[in-house]
Amino acid sequence: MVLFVLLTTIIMAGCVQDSEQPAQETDITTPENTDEVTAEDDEDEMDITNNVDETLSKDHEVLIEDFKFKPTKLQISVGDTVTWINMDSAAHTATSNDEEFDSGSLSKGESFSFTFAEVGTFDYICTFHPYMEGKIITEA
Ligand SMILES: [Cu+2]
Repeated sequence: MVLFVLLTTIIMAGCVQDSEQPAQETDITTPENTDEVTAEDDEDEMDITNNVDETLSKDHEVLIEDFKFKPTKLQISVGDTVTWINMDSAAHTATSNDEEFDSGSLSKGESFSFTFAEVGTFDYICTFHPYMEGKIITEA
């Protein structure tokens, strides 16, 4: 009698394990859906990087500090923008020798931006302190 109960419980347990397996097989069909989702994500990432490449122009900063332009010499690409920021208590300017650009008087904390549209070498000074010299070099 005890043996019969043990046998029936083992058989029933076997039946339960068998009946669970079809449930696991139904899960295998779901990867089709996840493939579609990842494919859409890849397309979105490519669109974003293409947009960034088309609008690639850089901004550069030149600090006017301790009566010096930092960096004194700056190499950039045509289309890039340079912003001079006066960190000194004294007023300064960033004025190109060929009158390409002129910031006018910059008080402490004031800034001046200029976008370089031509290839060339642009030497500039501070008109208040002509010994302050800087150079912007633009390349295509
Ligand atoms: Cu100055």
